[in-house]
Amino acid sequence: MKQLPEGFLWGGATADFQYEGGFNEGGRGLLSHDFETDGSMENPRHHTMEMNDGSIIKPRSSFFYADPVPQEAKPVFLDDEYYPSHQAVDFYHHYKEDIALMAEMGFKCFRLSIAWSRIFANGGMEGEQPLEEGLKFYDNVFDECLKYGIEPLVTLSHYETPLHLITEYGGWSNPQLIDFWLRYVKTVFTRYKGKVKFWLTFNEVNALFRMPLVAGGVLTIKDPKDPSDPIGSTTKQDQWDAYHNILVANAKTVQLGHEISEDYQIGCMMTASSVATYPYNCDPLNVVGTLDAQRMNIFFMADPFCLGIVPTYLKKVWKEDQVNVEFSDEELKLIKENTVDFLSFSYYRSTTFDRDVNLKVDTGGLTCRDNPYLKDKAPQPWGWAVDPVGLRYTLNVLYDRYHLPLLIVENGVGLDENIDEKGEIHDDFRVHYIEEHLKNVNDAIEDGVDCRGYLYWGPIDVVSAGTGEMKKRYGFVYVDRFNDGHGTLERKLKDSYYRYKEIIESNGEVLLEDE
Ligand code: BGP
Repeated sequence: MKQLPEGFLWGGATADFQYEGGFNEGGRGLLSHDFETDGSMENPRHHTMEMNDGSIIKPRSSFFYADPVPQEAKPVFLDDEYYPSHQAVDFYHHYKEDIALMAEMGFKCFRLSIAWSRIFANGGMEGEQPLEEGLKFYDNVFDECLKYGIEPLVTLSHYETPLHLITEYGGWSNPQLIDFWLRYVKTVFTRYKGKVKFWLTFNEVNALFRMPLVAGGVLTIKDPKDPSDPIGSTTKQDQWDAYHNILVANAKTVQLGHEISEDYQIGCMMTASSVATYPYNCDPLNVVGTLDAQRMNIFFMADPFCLGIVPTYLKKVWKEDQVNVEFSDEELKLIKENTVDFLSFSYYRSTTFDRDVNLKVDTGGLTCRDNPYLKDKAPQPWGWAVDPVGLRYTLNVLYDRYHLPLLIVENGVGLDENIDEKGEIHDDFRVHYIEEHLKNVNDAIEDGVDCRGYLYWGPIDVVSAGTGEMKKRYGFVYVDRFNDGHGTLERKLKDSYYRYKEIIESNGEVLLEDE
């Protein structure tokens, strides 16, 4: 009987600012997301800020758009706005219940992120003491996972940087962040030795240029030097400085992790939907444009992390961007010698590249022209293209290129769901989505790819990162919580919960029996 390989890591993945809540508990410091309101496809999320004269501005956030922000603007909370990260779906107080639900489904692995500012409120300034309450919270979470034999997989930074480091230091464009970061990383690497084995450095860090604040904590709070720049509030030099510093920080993290424990497996995390960017047609310029889109959306970052090399084509890009980026010999050696142990990635959808149409982007990845060969589309208003074969293709491309173990740490579909009159939630589309994607994971493994696991995104409903909505539900478990923050937070099982449990219990056999 066909099954996935023995020891395959089945599970799910979350991120603190979308799931955890407890934003003002245990001394936790503020994160950039804490000032980000809810939103929707039509009304993008925005930050709330105050000017020196007391007037309020509401710049749109940096997922789909980013408005330039004047230097004097300071983040401020407004009573008439809703900030989803503050309570999210309250994993902070529901972790025992949620982990029990995951265990009941048969999870072997649970990916979560540590909120950096829950450990160091200001990010890890010299002399700053770690917050014991924050450290204890994650101790409790890891113990709870281990009680059920669930392996925790920890993202050290999921789309977040402590606010203090953004407003006072300019985020990752400042090389001082490397030291603050390493203080934080050393604290958690030391504290959780023996409990956590698998670590990820930065979530979807290759989205740095598309979403500088979110993916790189890069300063947005300054005068835009180039108002015509679509991401407006940061300069190209800031972004490339962040790239430089993040490459060094990543290599130092791998080095430090291996020094602290031989058992540590340190991986990177990429948004890999851009791998499955297909030329719209066989126009050679579309083929070259596709290559360029793949390079500048994933390989420019994944190559240094996985192969230890900074790609040569970047020299031309730096010239065009009129920036100065220089790695010292010592830094290049560090990057070469400290590549990651495995590559993890998110995959949501594919797109096609047509040089006559602008590439757009959101948390699902790039979009350009619709692919006429794809049968399914996730329901509106989000409507992401559904391409399970693209996952097989992505796994093969990444494995051929890096020859590293691969781990899928995000894949899933957000749907607008309601409880019916019988109190049930029938999420047939989600069941279909995961089944098709998992069959393609199996095909890729048969192709020879070393894929170690599949972690579904948002197994318990979480807040959408892109739109800030609760309405975009990913979970196998429904949470009674709505866009404006009302709701009891009660958890309720959807149909997909039972199906994913069956799939895990049979190690994929129930899916593959007809193959
Ligand atoms: C990824 C992020 C996640 C998650 C997911 C789905 O890019 O790593 O944090 O949010 O996208 O996106 P969304 O929440 O916008 O539907």
